[in-house]
Amino acid sequence: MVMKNHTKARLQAGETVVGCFVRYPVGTLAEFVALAGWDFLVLDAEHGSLQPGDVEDLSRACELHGVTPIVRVTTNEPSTILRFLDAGAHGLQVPWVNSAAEAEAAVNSTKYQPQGSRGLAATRSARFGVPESIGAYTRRANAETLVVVQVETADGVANVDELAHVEGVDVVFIGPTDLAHSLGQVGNASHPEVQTAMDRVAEAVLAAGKALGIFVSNPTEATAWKERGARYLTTGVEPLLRNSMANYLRTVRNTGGETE
Ligand code: 3PY
Ligand code: MG
Repeated sequence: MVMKNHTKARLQAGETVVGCFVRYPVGTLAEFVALAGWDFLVLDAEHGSLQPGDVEDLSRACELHGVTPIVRVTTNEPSTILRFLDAGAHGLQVPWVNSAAEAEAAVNSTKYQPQGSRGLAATRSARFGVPESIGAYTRRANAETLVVVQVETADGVANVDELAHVEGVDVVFIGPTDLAHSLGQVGNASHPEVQTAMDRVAEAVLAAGKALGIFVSNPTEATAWKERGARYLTTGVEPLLRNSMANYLRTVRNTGGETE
């Protein structure tokens, strides 16, 4: 981790942060997106093809422009988390966290002693051990690395009170697509049953004093979730491009008098 984690600092100060998922292994794309001025990018290895080496390049692109690189890993396994964090991400986002024990496992994999048991080596994340001792690095990494756990199943919702209280978890993040799927409302996150489950998560997370996060597809959803208490608002390259392409084509075709 090369720089101060501004996203974590802003969350700790009670502020709202705004980020974007990038799931393609192209450093130039990450750099282009980072230049828009996001607080953070989530480098998505869960639903993207990113390998630890890609996360290394994309993290560099973020760091160039003062944007916090956070990696969404494939699984909640110590050996997987280790490789993605060693590449230099400043935060970890873990999908499908269904219980307090799973949230504790994520924290344990992220933190060095005494808070956890992450494997230690002089990797990129430790700046290869060049400018500071390994001990100084572990203290800084424990303080600076952001931990985000995703609640996106019926089990996760059922266990959200305990899960949200786990020490070391900074953000509890709602995954609307998987949550709707888990509740039998495939592709319909606006269904009242899904919305009630989201309210349940929001209530538990805010009561635990943690930051609430969510994936949003457009500015209207982002604004609505800000009002519902979310402070870690994350969209993605795809919804942004999808919305923008559709608007462009609609406007240009109508202006040009072309038929659809
Ligand atoms: C979901 O909606 O399931 C997510 O994981 C969003 O990132
Ligand atoms: Mg999901």
